[in-house]
Amino acid sequence: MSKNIDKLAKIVFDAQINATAISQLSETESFTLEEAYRVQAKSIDMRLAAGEHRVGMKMGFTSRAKMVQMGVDDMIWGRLTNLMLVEDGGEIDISNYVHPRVEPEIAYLLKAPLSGPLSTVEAWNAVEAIAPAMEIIDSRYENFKFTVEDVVADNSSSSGFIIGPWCKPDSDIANLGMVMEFEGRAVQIGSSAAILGHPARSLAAASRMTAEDGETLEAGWIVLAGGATAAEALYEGVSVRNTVEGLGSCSFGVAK
Ligand code: 0L1
Ligand code: MG
Repeated sequence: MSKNIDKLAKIVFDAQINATAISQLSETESFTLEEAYRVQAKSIDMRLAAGEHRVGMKMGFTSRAKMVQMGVDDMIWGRLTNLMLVEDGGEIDISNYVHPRVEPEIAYLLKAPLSGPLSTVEAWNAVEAIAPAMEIIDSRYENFKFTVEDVVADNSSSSGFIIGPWCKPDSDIANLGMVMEFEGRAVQIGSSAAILGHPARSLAAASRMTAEDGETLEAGWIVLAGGATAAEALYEGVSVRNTVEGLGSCSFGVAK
């Protein structure tokens, strides 16, 4: 299979770098979830070899509704690189994406490494700061259709993220209201409680899941906790803002 891992990783890498839609890998290859993570790791290695560097990881399928929809009973995760960071208040060019969507999130900045299964309290003790955030998900698969193995191989659809002002982690984030606006109009309203009942659980899960893959979450890394609502499709000219109760907001626009 190692030859196929390399081949599949190159397909995914090319699709990500060139923003081109591809057929589902699972239509022509049979591969396990574990192999899908190897494809993801290899494709990100190709990006690092091309000059990007790792800045963190994202958690996905952190809401029960999304897990049920996909028929899975665990979360998925992906890798964040510096080129995926969109400046708060900045602008993206939609031609750099296939069919991007955006979802409101909360981000963690780590002050200590995390590795292996942990309690939420242990995970929380490694948090330097928290911020309102958004993730741009852009499945490289045609029509946003995939199996769980496909999506994991494709870096769990992650393609961009926006981080708002960092805040001290000294308040309870269990149930914070979150409002994502397009053009100043609310398009998604939710609560941080939708992220596994408490977003700190997502950080503990991030530590467990990355350790299963031989990774440590490093001090200085960003961890995206997962979407609090459904994602919204982006389009040319739209301005987007996510406001999280008590944390402030972050925003970006799509160029016309
Ligand atoms: O929650 C997530 O970030 C899952 C992303 C993968 C599924 C999708 O592209 O909708
Ligand atoms: Mg997400």
